[in-house]
Amino acid sequence: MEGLTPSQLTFFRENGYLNHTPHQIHHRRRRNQQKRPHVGDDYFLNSGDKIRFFFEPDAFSSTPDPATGKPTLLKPKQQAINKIGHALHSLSPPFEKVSLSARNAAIAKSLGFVDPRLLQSMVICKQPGIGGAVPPHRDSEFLYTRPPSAVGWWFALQDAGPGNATLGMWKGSHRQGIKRRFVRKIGENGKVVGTEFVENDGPEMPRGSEGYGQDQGQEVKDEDLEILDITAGSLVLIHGNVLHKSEKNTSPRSRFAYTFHVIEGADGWDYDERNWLQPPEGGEFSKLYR
Ligand SMILES: O=C(O)CCC(=O)C(=O)O
Repeated sequence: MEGLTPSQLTFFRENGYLNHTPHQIHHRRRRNQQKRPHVGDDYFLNSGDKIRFFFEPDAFSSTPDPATGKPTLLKPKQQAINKIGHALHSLSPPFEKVSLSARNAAIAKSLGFVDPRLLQSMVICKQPGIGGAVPPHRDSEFLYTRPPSAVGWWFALQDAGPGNATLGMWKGSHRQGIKRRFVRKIGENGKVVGTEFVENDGPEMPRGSEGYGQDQGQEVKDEDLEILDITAGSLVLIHGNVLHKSEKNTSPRSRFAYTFHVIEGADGWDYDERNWLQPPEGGEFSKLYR
C-alpha cells in the first residue's frame, strides 16, 4: 500500500499540513446530510474510550424555560449535535475500517512513525447556522507526547470551503514550538475538577524537525493563513505543531468531517498523564500497524 509521494511529503514538511485530495475515501455526496459537539466535565473527560454526543451550545435557548428551569433545545437533535467522539475508531466497525487501515498505516510510515497509535476520533458536524468556531490551536497542545508527535488525519465528509467554515491553516507555523498545554485540572482534593491551559515545560518540537528550520518566535502573519478548499472525500493531514482553526458556520450548508489523531507510541516518546484524554484503564491506544 502506497503512503505519501515525495512531493506530498515535501509539501507537508514545508507547510505543516497537506490537503491530500487524490485518495478519496468515498465519492458519494450527500447534499442533505444534516447530522449530528463539547467540553468541560466528566462526560467529556471520560469519552476517550466511548462514543458520546456533544451538543452545540447555540442549539439551546439563552434563557431557561420557566417550566423546567432548563434551556430549551431549539433544533431537532440531529441538527443540534456539535460532535460525536472520541472512540469511533475502536467501537464502531465502519469507522474502525476507515481508521485502522493499511492506507493510513502506509501514510504514517511515510511520515516516519515507528509505532503509531490512534486516538481521539470524532465526527465534527459544523451544523448550518450554529456550528461553533474552533479557536486557533495546535493539536500537540491537547495530545502531548514527550517529545511532541501528534498528527491529525481529517477527512472531509462534505465539501468544505470558505463559505461553510472550512479549516484555516497558518502555513509554516509548525516550525513554532508547543508553548502551552491543555490538561486535566486537579483540585485541592487531588481529584480532577475540569481542564485548563498550562505552560509547557517539556520539549516543544517533534524529534527530527530540525530540518524544518525552527522559527524564532510565536508570531503568525495574516498572509500565512490559508483557507482550505477541500473536496468531500479528501484527507487533510495536520502537523501537531501547526496553528489552525475553523470559524463558526453561519452558512446554510453543514460541513461534516471525520477526524482522528496519531501519536508516536514507540519507546522514547511518553504520552503525558495530564492530557485530557487518557488510555482506558489497563488498556492502550489502538495500534495502527497491525
Ligand atoms: O473541523 C474543525 O472545524 C476543526 C478540526 C481541528 O481543529 C482538529 O481536528 O484539530
